This record gives sequence, structure tokens and C-alpha cells, in this order.
Amino acid sequence: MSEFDSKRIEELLTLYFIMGSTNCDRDPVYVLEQAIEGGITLFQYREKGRGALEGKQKVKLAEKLQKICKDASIPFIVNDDVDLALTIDADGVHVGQEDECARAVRERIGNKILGISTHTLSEAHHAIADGADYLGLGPIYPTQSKEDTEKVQGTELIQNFRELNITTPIVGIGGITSSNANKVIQAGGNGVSVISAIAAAENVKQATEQLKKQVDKNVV
Ligand code: 3NM
Repeated sequence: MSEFDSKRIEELLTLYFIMGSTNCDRDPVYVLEQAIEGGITLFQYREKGRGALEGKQKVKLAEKLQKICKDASIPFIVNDDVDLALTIDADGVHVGQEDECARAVRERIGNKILGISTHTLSEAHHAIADGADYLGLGPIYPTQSKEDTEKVQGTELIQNFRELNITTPIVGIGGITSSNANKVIQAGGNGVSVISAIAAAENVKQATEQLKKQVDKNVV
């Protein structure tokens, strides 16, 4: 487990913004600053997809975005790149089922935050045994932001996990907007994770505020 207890992880998951350069048609620095002003609670650097930065350029953008997060006391998570997370001393790592083995990641990152994407009960049990601080469940709704997703799960997946006594912090992901975020929380999610609802919004700050309001209203 990480240095954060699960109550704190639950709070951090409230509005979890994920972004890389390929998700923005504007300067990612500007988008992140606006999202922070709007009230995000956690940030994940996910530099993936066609045209994603590599090598030094990837590290450089990571460092820029990390500094913005640090100044705002928003923990900075790196998607699926443990070397990068260790190089820049990020606050945590998020891995999927197809990424580096979660148990090995936990060993390498010590008490940094570890998030794991899971889609079935068996994956969830393994993730928890491997030392996950939180589970990412998705895609809850159809998404344009990731090509190789599992089938759409609906909020039932979150509800099922809770009914089966999975008490680990859960964040929903995939197609979440301010119109459906309430359902993710009502099903038992601790928060919502979004790319396009913030990164592609015309007014990033306002879109973030709207999402935050919907989540806060439903968190018990
Ligand atoms: N992971 P948006 S869905 C990064 O199902 C990611 O595990 C998913 O983007 C999963 O908020 C997804 O734009 C994309 O739908 C989420």
C-alpha cells in the first residue's frame, strides 16, 4: 500500500483528470492549469496513442506538468511507465492488465500510489493482492479516447464489486461527463476519471467545475 491511507485515496479519486499531448488541441500546460483551477483532485500523465511523445520529449512534458501539479498540491500519477515515474519521482503509477505485472510494479515503486485497471472480480482480487491502492473500472460508457477497450460495462460493474464486498477505492472511467457522473458515484464509485470531458472542453475550467459539482453532490 502507499503512504496515503484509503480514506485519502478516496478523496483524491473524486475528480481524476487524465491527459497526454495527444488529448489536447491546445497547450497541455494551459489545459492542466485550467483543470486545476476548476477543481481536479488527481492527475495522470498518459502519453499514449498516435503521435504520442517519446524519449526526452515525453520526459520534458512530464516534468512541466508535474511542476504545475506540485505547485497546486495535486498528486501526479504516471500511466504505464515505471521508469519515468521513478526518474521524475512521481507520486504514483497506473497500470492496466496488459501492462507491466502489478506485483513487480509495487515492488519497484515502494510506497508510491498504485492504481490498477480491472474488469472482472478475479482481476480485482489479484490487483488487491498485488498492492493496488485503487481500482480503475471501465469503460463505464462508450469512449472515443481509447481504442482497445473492453466491452462497455455500465455502472453495474461498480455496483457488483461493492455488492461483492470489494472495499478498495474505485474510480470509474470511460465516457464520463457531467451528465452521467452522478450515476458512477451512486453505484459506489469514489470518483470519476475523465480525459475528453475536460481536455476537449471548449471552456476547460467551467467543464471541470460542472463535473466536480456533480460528483460532490453525490459523494456520501
Ligand atoms: N481507459 P474519456 S477508457 C484511458 O476502460 C481509458 O480502462 C479506459 O477517456 C478503460 O474520458 C479510457 O475521454 C478513456 O472517455 C477515457
